[in-house]
Amino acid sequence: MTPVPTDVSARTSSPASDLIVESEAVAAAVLDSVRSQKICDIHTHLYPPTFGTPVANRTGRTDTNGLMLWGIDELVTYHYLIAEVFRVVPDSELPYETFWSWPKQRQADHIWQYLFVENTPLSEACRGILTTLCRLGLDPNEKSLSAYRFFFNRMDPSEYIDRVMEISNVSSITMTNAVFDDNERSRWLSDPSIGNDQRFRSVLRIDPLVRNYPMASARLQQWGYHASTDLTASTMAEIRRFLNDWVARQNAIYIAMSLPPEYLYPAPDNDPVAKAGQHVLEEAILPVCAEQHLPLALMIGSSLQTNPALRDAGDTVGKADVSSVARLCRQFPSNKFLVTMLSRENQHELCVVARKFGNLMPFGCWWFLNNPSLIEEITEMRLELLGKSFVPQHSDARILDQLIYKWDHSREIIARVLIDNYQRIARTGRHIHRRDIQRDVEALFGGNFHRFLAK
Ligand code: RAT
Ligand code: ZN
Repeated sequence: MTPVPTDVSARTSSPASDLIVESEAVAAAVLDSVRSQKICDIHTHLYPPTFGTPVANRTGRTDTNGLMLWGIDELVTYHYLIAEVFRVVPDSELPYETFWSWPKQRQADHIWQYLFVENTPLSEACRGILTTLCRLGLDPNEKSLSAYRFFFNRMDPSEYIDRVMEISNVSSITMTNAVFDDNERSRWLSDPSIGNDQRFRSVLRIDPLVRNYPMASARLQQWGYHASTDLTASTMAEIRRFLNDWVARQNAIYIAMSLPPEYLYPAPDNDPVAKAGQHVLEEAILPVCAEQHLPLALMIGSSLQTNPALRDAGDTVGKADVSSVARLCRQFPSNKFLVTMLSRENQHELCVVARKFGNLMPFGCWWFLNNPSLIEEITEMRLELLGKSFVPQHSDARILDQLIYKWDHSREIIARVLIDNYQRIARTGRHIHRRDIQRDVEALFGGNFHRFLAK
């Protein structure tokens, strides 16, 4: 005998009742699902308060070199906006060194004046500040930053993290923990519990090991690892010991590095530094990743310091070699690769390579690609070529409050792309169920990443 449902939820979750028929209802269901989906942000440069915060606030604790950045002065002096303000007030009028000699508040006042007061804040980075202020309940029309400063000065950093995570609906923030950065490394060494904040997860970032092994080797030796520039078996064992120690210390969920557009695997024989990086990758990094089941994240295509006078704002983009990614995936089938590429021109090829290798997970619209027009184009292309088997976005936020706008803007675009695609398949007569939409959205905003970590 068929049991009689005892409550309403049993009836509403029956397969037929969550069938969506109208095209507008499909759109509403996708929007609802994308907006309510909690996000696992898989790459940021954010930190919990245990890493110190340079922002004056009601806790009264400030740490000039603190790594947790938040609040209006940090938002407005984000390096994307520094590059933009020099388009309006060029270095012939304001020399770079004069700008850098100013305290942060004066830099922020300058940027606010020229990008927000005297000009319409049209760029994505500018609009992001407006979205953030608006979602925090602040008026984005202020002529000076003092009202905003007053608002942020009353915040407790840890409570503010909760508030930002609630507004942006982000449930987990993935850090980038650069072990070759002295400021960050010394914090990990002096406080073993520094990474215990449950809202954050760690990632071991190791660029110099592959990009500049001679420099990395000198550092490792200072730190007590016998990793000389002779790439002997014992050097490789020492590099593996170093990596294992830091994965354990940070409880890292993956290992990451950013690579230049010129990156080739295998490295050219006439480039000894690149060749050393290749050996370290093959004999130390990839074996540690495989043994510990950790993905290796490759962020490829950033050309560092094209204009060094702009400091962090001085990097640019170049096309990279996707066949090198394919060779890595083929040659190291026991490794998992999370890959994002900075050049628009690399996106199609990367999708095609991902169709060939289950150990490759494309992720995010990185840095100069984190603009609405490009997110839309790339997400559409990925859906068409890969179904839902990718990670559409990460925030790359450096300032906590940026989570609000980066995710607001991306959610809206990703939802639009999904709506188009569900409506297209609905027109064939294929049934669209609410639970299918929810399953797909969950996969895109966290599930795919978690399953890739676990595989
Ligand atoms: O997006 C950025 O802010 C860049 O400066 C980089 O940090 C880049 O995301 C990276 O991780 O290297
Ligand atoms: Zn980054």
